[in-house]
Amino acid sequence: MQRRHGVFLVTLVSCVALGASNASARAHWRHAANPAVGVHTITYDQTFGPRVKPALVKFQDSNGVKVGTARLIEDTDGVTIRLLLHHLPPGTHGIHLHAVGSCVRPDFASAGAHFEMLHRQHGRLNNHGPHAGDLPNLQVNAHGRARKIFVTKQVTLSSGDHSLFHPGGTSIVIHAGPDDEHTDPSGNSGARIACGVVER
Ligand SMILES: [Cu+2]
Repeated sequence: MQRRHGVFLVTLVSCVALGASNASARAHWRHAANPAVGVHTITYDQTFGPRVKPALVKFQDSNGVKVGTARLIEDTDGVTIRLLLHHLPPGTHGIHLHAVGSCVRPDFASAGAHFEMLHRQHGRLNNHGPHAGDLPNLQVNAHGRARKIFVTKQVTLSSGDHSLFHPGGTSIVIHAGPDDEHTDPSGNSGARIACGVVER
């Protein structure tokens, strides 16, 4: 009997501790692998604790054609960027968070340089990098579609220097070519072919 009480107590303490950690987390996620499509499905559970408000990016190409969206959400793992894109050239494309929340066609120069507050250089393979806004390359399939999830701890949707909602805002830019992940300042990834402002 004594032993049973002990087990019960341990279980109770574990549950209380788990509840407390969930309540203190900014958000709670359920990750479910879906091997059929090779991506993770992520479900946001709004019943848990205070959270950072999600963000949305609506992409357009240089002709003004809508080419998809990114949904950004933040939890203790960082900022998750879920991309659903279409009508893009097949192949490998550099994609980055840029420092200005402006996407003026056709060249999207208004989006500015890569988002970076610590004066680091571009690229995960660069000893002096990476930029806060650097992301892995994006693969667009033969049908011009891409479905991809990136998680980054380099930025936040809340306040502070690395906030994507700093004065002037930020954007996500897709480039014509692959990012070599080491050449400063933009990985030789070529022209900017699509852009969307990070918004709420
Ligand atoms: Cu870029």
